[in-house]
Amino acid sequence: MMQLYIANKNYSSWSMRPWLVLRAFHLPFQERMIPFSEDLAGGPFKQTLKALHDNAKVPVLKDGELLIWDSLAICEYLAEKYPEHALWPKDIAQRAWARSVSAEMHSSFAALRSLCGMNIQADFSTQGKILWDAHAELREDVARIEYIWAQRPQASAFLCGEFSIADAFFAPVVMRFKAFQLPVSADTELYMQQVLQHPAVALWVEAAQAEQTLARMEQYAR
Ligand SMILES: N[C@@H](CCC(=O)N[C@@H](CS)C(=O)NCC(=O)O)C(=O)O
Repeated sequence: MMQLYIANKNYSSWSMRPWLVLRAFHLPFQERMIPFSEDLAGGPFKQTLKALHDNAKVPVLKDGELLIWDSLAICEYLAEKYPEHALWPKDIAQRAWARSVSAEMHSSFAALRSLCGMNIQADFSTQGKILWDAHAELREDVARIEYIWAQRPQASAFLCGEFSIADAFFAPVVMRFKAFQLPVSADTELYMQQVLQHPAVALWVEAAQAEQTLARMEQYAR
């Protein structure tokens, strides 16, 4: 059976994406949780991951002898392995759009990523207001994401109608918007609710809420 190596559900936005795809489409896999160490470079997290693969980051998918070590590559692999499921939309134009926005998410939004790290348990609303006022580049990232989400076919739909890899890629962003209470439109709120109510997302969030926090990752809580 496939094995997905992930880190803490409260923090690991990259791990969340392929995990959601596997759960949402009921694909058979075993979860291998390797919690982050307080000492990231020298602790057991890096040692375990280095023994698995020289990239030494999560997520990693192990399928027999095959290792795939990047969240987008893992999702592409799953889409190829299970063509009977619409991991990407079936329509070629929708699929091209879904791939474009997922790749954009994968490679962009540096301000949002660096200022508003994923922390599902946290209420960083006070910090969110300060960051919002101080960082035009954060406001630009959020505006671009809101524009992308507003392209979905209906207000009550996922990005391409049904849940797909594109929604899994933006699910960690929903968590960031929520924890930092960033001021978004009513339409964005609707999409966020849609994502939060997805059974796979709800399962991830429930597990994240039960995890112990790491001092190293709680810079805004201090
Ligand atoms: N581009 C990679 C990024 C992987 C990544 O940065 N993972 C983080 C966890 S969320 C990690 O393993 N960090 C440990 C480190 O940087 O040493 C992907 O999409 O999988």
